[in-house]
Amino acid sequence: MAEAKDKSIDSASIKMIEKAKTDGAYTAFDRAEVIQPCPIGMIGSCCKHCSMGPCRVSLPTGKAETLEERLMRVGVCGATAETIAARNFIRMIAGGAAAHGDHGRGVAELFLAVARGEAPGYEIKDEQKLLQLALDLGINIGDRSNQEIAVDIGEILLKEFGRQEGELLFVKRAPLKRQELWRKLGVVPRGIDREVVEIMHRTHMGVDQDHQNLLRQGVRAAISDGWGGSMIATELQDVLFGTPAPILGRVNLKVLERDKVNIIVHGHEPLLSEMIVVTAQEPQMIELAKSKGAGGINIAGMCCTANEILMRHGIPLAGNFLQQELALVTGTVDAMVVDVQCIMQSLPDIAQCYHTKIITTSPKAKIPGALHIEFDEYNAVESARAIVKTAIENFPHRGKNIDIPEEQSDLIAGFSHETINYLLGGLFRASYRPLNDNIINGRIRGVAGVVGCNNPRVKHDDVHVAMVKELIKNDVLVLQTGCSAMACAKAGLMLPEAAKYAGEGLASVCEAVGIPPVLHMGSCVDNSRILVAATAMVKDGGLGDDISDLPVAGAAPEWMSEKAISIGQYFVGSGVFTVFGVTWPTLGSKEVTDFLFKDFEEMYGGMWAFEPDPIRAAHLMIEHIDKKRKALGIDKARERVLYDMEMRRELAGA
Ligand code: BF8
Ligand code: SF4
Repeated sequence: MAEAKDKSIDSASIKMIEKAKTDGAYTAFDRAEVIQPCPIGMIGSCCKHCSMGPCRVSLPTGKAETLEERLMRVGVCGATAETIAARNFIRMIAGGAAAHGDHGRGVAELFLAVARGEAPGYEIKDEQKLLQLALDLGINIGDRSNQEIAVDIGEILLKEFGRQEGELLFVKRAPLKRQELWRKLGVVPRGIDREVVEIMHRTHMGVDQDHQNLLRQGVRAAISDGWGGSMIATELQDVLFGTPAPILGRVNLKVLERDKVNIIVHGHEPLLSEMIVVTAQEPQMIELAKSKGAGGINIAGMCCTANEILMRHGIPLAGNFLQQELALVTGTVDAMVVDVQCIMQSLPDIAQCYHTKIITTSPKAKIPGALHIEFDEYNAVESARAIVKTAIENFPHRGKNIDIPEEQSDLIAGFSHETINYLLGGLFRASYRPLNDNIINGRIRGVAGVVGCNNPRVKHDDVHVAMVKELIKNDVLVLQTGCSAMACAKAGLMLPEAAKYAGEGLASVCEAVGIPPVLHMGSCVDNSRILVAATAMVKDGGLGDDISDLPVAGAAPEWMSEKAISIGQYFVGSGVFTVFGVTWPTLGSKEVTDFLFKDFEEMYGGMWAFEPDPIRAAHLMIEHIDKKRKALGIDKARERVLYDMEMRRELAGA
């Protein structure tokens, strides 16, 4: 088996991978070594949509074919490699869009309950954003109470999921040119659920068998995620829990504390974790913890739940996706409380080697071997107390086999669209003007969104960090979310001092504004913030009139989830060049891959690319950024800036 040091660049993780082995606990890092990915499924050539199959269609050899070989080129029903790859691809989009959408729906339901006064313990925290949202949705404000306005917002947005006709409301937030393009191409989403259902229908045996038509529906469903499900989640979470503002945080396993009750909140929806944060501060809970011999209660986050409560409360991040099992290996996690998405089924198994209680809380996500304490949003405080109490009562059961790695990094998070707007422009003239100006004058070459998961098929965190360092070195400002953000935070890239890794132009802007060169924008549903930021750049002027004109690019270099594919697709559909690493799921069909990588550029102005090498991938992004700069006629400005620096260096040397 490969050595732990080859599996991650994060020394805390390496230590825990080694400790796990000694403890007899096996993790995704071990399993990925023995489970080789299925070579047919990996390239999207396996169809199991009916029981005449599963059919695996083989790639053409280029040589003369026997009759048998020719017949094996298609499925029993005649479905071609193109159809099968496209169907598999858009089913991934359906899975991802459904996950984000269902999260958004959950938030909308709670929001409405809070507005109606039916969910004690929650309140509307951001009145300004509430009113802004009401204006966007054309809701009458007048002298109505916040509560009344919020009921209208909740009802309108909840209906977006089941909308049957017309256009999704937030589509109107996109640049006008983009909206017109979407209408022309027939990809404006109707309802969020409808587009997902239509994918499931069209990909059923014997329905849509035209790969281009299938992929069009994929784009439509993905747009309903980015500009629908995810955007609704972000907007309403901000109103309910507060819009993030710059905040100092800490990341990595050292945030676990030896003497305190450690509760890790893991998953995605902040509804429960917000309440656990509040409950853990209650005097009676702290007293109870003390009565069990603990010094207090320590909450830490894992995966996107971590990003949510970091952004709003500065709660420390224990780690990203591939650290969920490793956190248990410290032997100090008294409870890991999970809700939905990206939760490994192995957790209860690993917990058996330690004392940790794995607590599932959502009726949608149960795990055999875990303790289920259902979270009732209408009785949130009581639910959260029951969970916190369970963790406290488990503290005395800790074993002796404890080791908390020493590694941790500081970071600054909280870069919502509103924050960037304010930091750049000031409270009274909030705008993206300084960003656009610095792009136009060439100090900032462009902007990249680097997001997404970890994947044990590649060295943990390595691809994210290498890519982001290469981008900032080349004066590309990086926006981040999800597990990618945590990887770079651990590497120290989310502090103003990280400007030392940036090119001179970007560094000078970071120093002037007081921001790091890598900005943490939140969880994966918060990728919708990047869409809003890109639109704000367009609206501020000077950089074209559509997102596809901007010198920007996107990437998910260690992706693994269907959600990542949905996100990538809505970036591409919104006009952004997007490169993925690890593996590419349509390689079984050249036509489908070419369509996504090449034809999409002509159609959407944004296209996919696949490049597992982080440096090469970063340069694909930079080339695209430079191509856009040239089209905008601002490439010369950058040459001047660089020439000036050169001259300065020469002068300094003289
Ligand atoms: O939604 S980045 S591993 S935790 S899927 Fe999951 Fe991927 Fe992490 Fe958040 Ni996003
Ligand atoms: Fe095979 Fe066609 Fe059935 Fe798919 S739908 S399993 S390709 S017969």
